[in-house]
Amino acid sequence: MKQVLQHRIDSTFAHYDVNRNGVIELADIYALANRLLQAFGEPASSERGRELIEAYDRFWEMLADHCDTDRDGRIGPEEYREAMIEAFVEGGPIAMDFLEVVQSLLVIMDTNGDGRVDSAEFGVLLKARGLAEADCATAFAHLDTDGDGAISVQEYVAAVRDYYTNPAEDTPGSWLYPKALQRI
Ligand SMILES: [Ca+2]
Ligand SMILES: [Ca+2]
Ligand SMILES: [Ca+2]
Repeated sequence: MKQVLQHRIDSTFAHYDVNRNGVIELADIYALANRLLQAFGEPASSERGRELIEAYDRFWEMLADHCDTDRDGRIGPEEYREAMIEAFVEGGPIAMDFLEVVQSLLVIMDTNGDGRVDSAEFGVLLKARGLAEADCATAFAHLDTDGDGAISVQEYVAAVRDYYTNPAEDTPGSWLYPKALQRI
């Protein structure tokens, strides 16, 4: 069981290390932001584009705060692993800055501005992460645990914790990232 979850931590590390140089840096986080902007068809200079970049800036600050223990601006796999185990596996309260980052991401995902992130809106993020179009509806159904047709901050955060702590198949967390990524 431990092996599976360590493997998931390493998988998300690989996902965040976009330029594959073995460390997560601000450049990687901007690359992820750009990927999402492209998925939205949104220029970085638009209001939503700027909000997205700002959210990813905060995401980087949060990652650096929690993971970059030697403060060299680079997060190595061991720093990342230790921080993820501390944050999600060993329990304890979820950090406020993480909740804020998820909240701002969901606000940006809510493209029609009705205060809810529905299946089509959330699918943009999942597709940008590499989920097949055909899997997005299934993923959404697993992540929307209260079945109200929208992903809430609580549902998203619970899924992240589930991803790192629950090795069972077809749990909400197992649908956060492409299955193929989890098998690398
Ligand atoms: Ca990198
Ligand atoms: Ca919406
Ligand atoms: Ca829901």
